[in-house]
Amino acid sequence: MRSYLLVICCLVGALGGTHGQTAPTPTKNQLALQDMEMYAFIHYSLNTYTDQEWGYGNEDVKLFNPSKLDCRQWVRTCKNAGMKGIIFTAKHHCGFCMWPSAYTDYSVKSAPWKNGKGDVVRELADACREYGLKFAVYLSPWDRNHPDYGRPVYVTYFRNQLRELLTNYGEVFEVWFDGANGGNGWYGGADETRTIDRLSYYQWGDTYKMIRELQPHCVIWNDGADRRGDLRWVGTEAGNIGETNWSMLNSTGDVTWPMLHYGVEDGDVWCPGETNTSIRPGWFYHDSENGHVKSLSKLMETYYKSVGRNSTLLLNFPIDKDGLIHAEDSIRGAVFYQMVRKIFDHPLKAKRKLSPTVSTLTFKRPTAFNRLMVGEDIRQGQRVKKFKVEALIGGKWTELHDVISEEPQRSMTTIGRKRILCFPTTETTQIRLTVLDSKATPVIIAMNAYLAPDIDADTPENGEKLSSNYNIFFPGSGSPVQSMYIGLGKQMTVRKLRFLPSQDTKEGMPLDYTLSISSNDGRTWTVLANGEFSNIVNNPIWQTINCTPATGSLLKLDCSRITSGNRIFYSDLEVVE
Ligand code: FUL
Repeated sequence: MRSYLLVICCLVGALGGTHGQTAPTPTKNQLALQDMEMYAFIHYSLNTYTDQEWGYGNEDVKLFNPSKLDCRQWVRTCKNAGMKGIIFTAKHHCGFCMWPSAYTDYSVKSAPWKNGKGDVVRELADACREYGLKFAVYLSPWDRNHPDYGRPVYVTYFRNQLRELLTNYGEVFEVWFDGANGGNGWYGGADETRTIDRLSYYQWGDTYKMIRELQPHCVIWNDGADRRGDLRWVGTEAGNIGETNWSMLNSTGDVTWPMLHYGVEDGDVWCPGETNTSIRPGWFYHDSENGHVKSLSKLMETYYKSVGRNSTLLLNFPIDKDGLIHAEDSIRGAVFYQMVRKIFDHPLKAKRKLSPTVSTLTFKRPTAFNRLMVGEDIRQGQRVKKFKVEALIGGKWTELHDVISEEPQRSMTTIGRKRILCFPTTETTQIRLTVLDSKATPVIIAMNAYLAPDIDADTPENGEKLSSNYNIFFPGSGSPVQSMYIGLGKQMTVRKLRFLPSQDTKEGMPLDYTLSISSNDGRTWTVLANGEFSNIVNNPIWQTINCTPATGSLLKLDCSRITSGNRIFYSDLEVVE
């Protein structure tokens, strides 16, 4: 027996493996999800009618009365954009339920839409079935409307709602539990701040058990839980995952930024990254973002930096005030998928030789290519740690470099289920992939070359003015309120302040604001607006503060909560007259 074991150990060793027999591999559900590659998010709630990203929980249900709501249009749009399923915000942080939950009146049943007889979740689930897309739900654990949020009894309410969603609408492929948790809110009129311990409050263990029983094919996405779900957040909402991207995490301990973004090479559970981003700057619809739908080249870049880096892509389409996906978004989505198909449905013809360490593609005559797709058999785990790609040009092997790499030291490290490399257009007779390092014998099962057309570089967003002509001054103070003075240089009638948070650091991000104006150099002040900068940390996009027009020459932005440090950081500002 002992010598038999020894032989096995030697064999594993000879194959280069440090990867014992317990190497994590995907479950059937995870594999099915990873094979979907792209699926859509749909954000729709009262926020759509209040021009907010996060509702406070006291928004009037009467606002929900779309004139043209058509879930079949949403599904057709997503399908045309190459999405294989849809995850719907059944309840966002404001607590408003898009289905007639038996456990609250803060739902479509109290809204004028269809005289309170409507159910958006039902209409969407039915439409998905009709068009052959999978259906899934986002249910926000944080509920800024519910009077009991923060108390144990709320967790029962949350589970009751989840049970409704998992039993009444057919098969659900994923449940999405947002990591934003606790904070200020309406809470049934208490109008206060409530904090919870994100690791213990929701008792996820019991909730997971219920999900597994009710929906055995469903995967769990959970950011901020005491136990691992089936998928992980990638640490940013900008639409990219690390070039080094392991599909593993540690089953215990905290999951910090590098683990989210790059995975954990020696992690003991399979937990692949899901890259979530919106086709517009915000997650919800805002008229002001109509000129800012992502360009084709930006969407292609997002595809390469998610699907092309061993991740799935969860692309958000907001619903507009009429209850439809806006034409700009639906056209852009379709054009994007046409481009994906134009490139990847047509691999260049070549003779393929796949081997664990050196795989080649050989062309009969010199052939131009600029994309290379390679893949490992992840059913056996993820193994490749480092590789290089060379092309035979004029009889000489030349190493190629990924032109969209942001971190050269991480470029050409992991492969995983699918890796797409973007090279300059290169004419060659042979392409060679060499695995330089791996956790165990690599199992390369795909290697294809493609020729993508040139796409125009990103055009600057319509009308965006990216330079500031104001005198900015930070007084610095010992108080918790951090202020920023904006000298306008002349008397102006201010209607809006637009604020672009720092694009380089999460330090000094303002979480709330009071905007005031002075016409006499700061001797007297008039408050113009106050509120919160919702979701600014994860999605640091332009923030707009609307105010009743007022005239002055100096603005003051007071922030009582900033992420860290003792100064507000920003990348740009614009005062709109
Ligand atoms: C975030 C939320 O706070 C946003 O509003 C949005 O739903 C996004 C997908 O997740 O954490």
